[in-house]
Amino acid sequence: MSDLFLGLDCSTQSLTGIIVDFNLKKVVYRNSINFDEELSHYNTHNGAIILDNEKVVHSYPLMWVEALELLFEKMQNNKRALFEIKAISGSGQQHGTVYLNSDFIKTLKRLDADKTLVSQLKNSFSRPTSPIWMDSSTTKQCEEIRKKLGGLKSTINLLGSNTIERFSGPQIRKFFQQYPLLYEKTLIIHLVSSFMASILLGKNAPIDHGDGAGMNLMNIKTKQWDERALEATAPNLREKLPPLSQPYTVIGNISSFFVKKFGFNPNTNLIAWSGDNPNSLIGVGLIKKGKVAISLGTSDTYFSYLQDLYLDLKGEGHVFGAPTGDYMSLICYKNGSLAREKIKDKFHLNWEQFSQILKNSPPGNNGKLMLPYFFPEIVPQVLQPKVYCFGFDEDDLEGNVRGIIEAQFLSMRLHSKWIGEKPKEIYATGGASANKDILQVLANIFKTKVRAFEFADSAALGAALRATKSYYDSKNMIKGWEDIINKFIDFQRSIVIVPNEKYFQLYDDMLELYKKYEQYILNNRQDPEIARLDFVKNYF
Ligand code: XUL
Repeated sequence: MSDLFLGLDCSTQSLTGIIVDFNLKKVVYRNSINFDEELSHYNTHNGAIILDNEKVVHSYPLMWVEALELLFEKMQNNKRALFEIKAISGSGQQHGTVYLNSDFIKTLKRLDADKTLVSQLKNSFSRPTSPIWMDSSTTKQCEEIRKKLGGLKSTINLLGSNTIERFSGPQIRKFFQQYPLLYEKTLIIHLVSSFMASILLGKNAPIDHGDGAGMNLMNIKTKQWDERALEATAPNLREKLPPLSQPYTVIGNISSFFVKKFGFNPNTNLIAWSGDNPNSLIGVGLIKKGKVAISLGTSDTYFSYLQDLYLDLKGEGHVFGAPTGDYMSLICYKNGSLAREKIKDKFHLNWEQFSQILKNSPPGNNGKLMLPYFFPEIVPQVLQPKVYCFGFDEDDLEGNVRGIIEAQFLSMRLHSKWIGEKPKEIYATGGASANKDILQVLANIFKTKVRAFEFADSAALGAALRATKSYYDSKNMIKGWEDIINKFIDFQRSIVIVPNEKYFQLYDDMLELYKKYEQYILNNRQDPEIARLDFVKNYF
């Protein structure tokens, strides 16, 4: 009998499941349900729907439930493997909130294995859609809550982040203000992660400290719900929230519905779920200081492990709980893979052609520079999307392809300065981390070695490894993080991209230029065109 562990990842565009075998030290199964393609009746676009205007971005929690059932149906081909799974954990896109009525728990308790989850759960929602992390429609609520908490600095000190449009608290406040009666009918508000865990558990699952910190409701020091934040957000909110828990808590066993329907072992443990970024921290093996990870997915994120609490008092960055029980820092960009895709599609390229253009164009892009706000941006905050091209026009192929990649990494280098330490090595993960030409630009801009792993599903892998660790810990068969990470994260077979020193000075200068352009556009500072022409004269 093998020791198998399942990691699930309910992300923006798909639900992925992977099984790791602790004895064989490898991933033995992977499958993924793409929402747009396989559940096309929900009519999502990249897993999301736009309501009212482009700032209001939601998704369907029922779609995630349907995806879970579909994934398990596919996994059922291997009934023995499902029975041998010892523990399950999961990962959810962060911040998204799910609003449930009094039917939810009643239904979960008496789920009938002869019927589908969707048919039984469809009346459990007090709000059929969930605002997700791409929503940026709550500026008013952010201001109101921040003001009640005493302004920017005291908010950050209390919650680990400024009040942020996509975070759960401002979203809950907006729902309460727009639909007070529906808010009143809401019995429980889950995050994507705790909602999916509840379905598997058959009762309300807790929210872990990793994902809880992305709500603007959890005190970052005590890791408890913060009374002041709850009160500033909406009435009676405390009673509508599940409890908070350590990320490594064993929260119970899988519910009998999944045992009967799919052949899971009734003793399968469930471990608290967490957000995709905390899971990815483990999925790339970041349990010590000094290295950072960059995830190039629907969102691009830059994150690192923190031994001690360290805050960004300017308010662009966040601090979340890490799966180890410590902290992690994070900055998040909305213009990640969807922005790269906009350029690829605009010029009718495939990824290979995109890479070729990147490879054949000069670092520094002949002084062509882009501010790529295809969608409202989080860092820096840009609520009205617009793409700015300096030194080239919008039909310039090379200008656009290199322009977007250089802009994304220059912005990351600029806005990650608050984390302090200059990274000694960057671990790259997420879909675009398979592209070596993109990683070369990253290495050159950060002047740092970049390591990409063969297995880019770091959130699902992190969830499986968290399940592994918590299972053995709970049985007093303690396995340290190092032991688990060294077994599953193949540093030997990872790809290492070495930065090219020849471009260090060029990118230092380009960073200054990029900063000036941000200030010009966002803060009405002086047009830096003369500095740009000097840059061109110097390098091209
Ligand atoms: C992090 C964030 C995104 C989502 C995407 O703060 O908003 O990375 O977690 O899945």
